[in-house]
Amino acid sequence: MKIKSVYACGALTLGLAIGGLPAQAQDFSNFQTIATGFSSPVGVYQPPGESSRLFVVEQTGRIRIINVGGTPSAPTYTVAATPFLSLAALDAANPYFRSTGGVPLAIPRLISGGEQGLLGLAFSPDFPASGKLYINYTQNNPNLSTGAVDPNGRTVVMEFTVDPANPNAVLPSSERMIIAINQPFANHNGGCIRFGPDGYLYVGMGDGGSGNDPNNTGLNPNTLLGKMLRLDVSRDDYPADSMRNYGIPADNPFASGVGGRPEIWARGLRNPWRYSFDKWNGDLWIGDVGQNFWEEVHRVPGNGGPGRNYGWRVREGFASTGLSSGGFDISNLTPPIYVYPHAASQSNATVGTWTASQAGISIVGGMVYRGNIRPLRGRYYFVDTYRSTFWSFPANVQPTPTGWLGTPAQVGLTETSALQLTGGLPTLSFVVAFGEDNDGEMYLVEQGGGGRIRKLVPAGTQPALADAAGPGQSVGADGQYTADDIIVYLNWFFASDPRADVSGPGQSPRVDQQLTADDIIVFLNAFFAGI
Ligand SMILES: [Ca+2]
Ligand SMILES: [Ca+2]
Ligand SMILES: [Ca+2]
Repeated sequence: MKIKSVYACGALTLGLAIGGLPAQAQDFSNFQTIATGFSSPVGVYQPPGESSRLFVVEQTGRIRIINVGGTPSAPTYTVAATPFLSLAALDAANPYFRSTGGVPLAIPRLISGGEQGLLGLAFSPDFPASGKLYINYTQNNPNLSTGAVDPNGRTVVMEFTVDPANPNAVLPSSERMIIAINQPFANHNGGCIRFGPDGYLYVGMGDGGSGNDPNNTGLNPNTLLGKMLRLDVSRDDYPADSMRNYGIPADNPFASGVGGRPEIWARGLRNPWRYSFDKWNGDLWIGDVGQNFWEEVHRVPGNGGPGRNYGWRVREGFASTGLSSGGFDISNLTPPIYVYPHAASQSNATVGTWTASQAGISIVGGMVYRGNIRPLRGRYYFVDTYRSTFWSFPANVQPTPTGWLGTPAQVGLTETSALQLTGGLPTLSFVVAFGEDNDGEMYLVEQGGGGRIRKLVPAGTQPALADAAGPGQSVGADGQYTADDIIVYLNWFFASDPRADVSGPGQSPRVDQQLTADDIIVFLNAFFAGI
């Protein structure tokens, strides 16, 4: 499907001043535990157009519903007893078979554990009308020719439709294969699926696994491993092929099938475990898990087009790995926009110096916060699973000509203070994913802590809405309401600066990623009320 972009305003193209947070740090937010008890959760999602349900994906094969009740200022969270989707229940309702010596044998669909399992969920952009959703899981490979068990399985993306008689359950018989990709090893399965603002499904595929990409899949345009795929799930360009049930967007780089697989949108990725689209401008932010030295962040401009080659396995971060390209094209590699090392000793002149506490092991690609806690908006937040470091930098920083953003200090990278948390950052326990609801609010998914979902909530005193500037239209609030504030606000508005988004439709207090007359009215009302 091709969905018209919802973004009313263009992306910012001019870099704003790069810098850290205000010197006088205040507390604006806190993490609230909203639910626990999930079995190895790997994601939390909200369908388009909804505010009263969240969906938690459990790696072990279920999707469970958190019902959001109460009031907007005092919400309550209740986990529904019955799963929305259970792959084990599907096995019972709609058995899955492997052929053993020609004799069909019912077996579980799912292989789970380690980096395998039910890994991703994406609701169709037209979910309120169509009831369609997509999941990514590691499926037992039927291996019909030999009957042998394949412990590596295959990655599948499956479509389901909500039960017309029950909005809190899928229809078991609706399961429909979109794509299946055999896995040569058990690790590096990617697992994230997301609809972009273009309406296409982005499927992140790891390099197939083991270490150092032994099959050299990342650079190979003829395999779907080590890639970002981009599929049109609203049609089937392969009616004679039951294993390929999708269309190819016309602007995929190999859409014609010449030079590479037409499903490919970008290549040279190692394991893009988690990625997200910026609600404001459609930029795609990818966290690509490194091998032994560097964790990578990629920012793909919303209007930047496809075809990038991120260089794995010949590059890890900015470093040359010394591994062979195998003759595949590495003439035009796109470097990451940010990296962090596995050890402080990897600091070098290119990327700056790092402390031991800044070293990591495995990046969780995060999100650009666009929610209602205004001091935190417009920054990209990400985590290292094993180190529990929580980092952010301004999402609109502009890279140097080499593509590099700068040292941690230059880029305005902050760690635990990034959220200006009341009481500081709580102890994180194996964070594996971020979640984002329709308000742009942030969630954390932790496999520790009993399988926990946390939400970032406002805390402390929020800054005055209409105190946009100080004297002479200087940056920062000054506790005064003067013409400077109005001028600065209107400049933001007409420059399509996201800071001007202070309201939603009907002058709702919830921001909506669009700049309309409602925003100006809400700002002016706040100005004259002195708030
Ligand atoms: Ca087909
Ligand atoms: Ca002011
Ligand atoms: Ca708005």
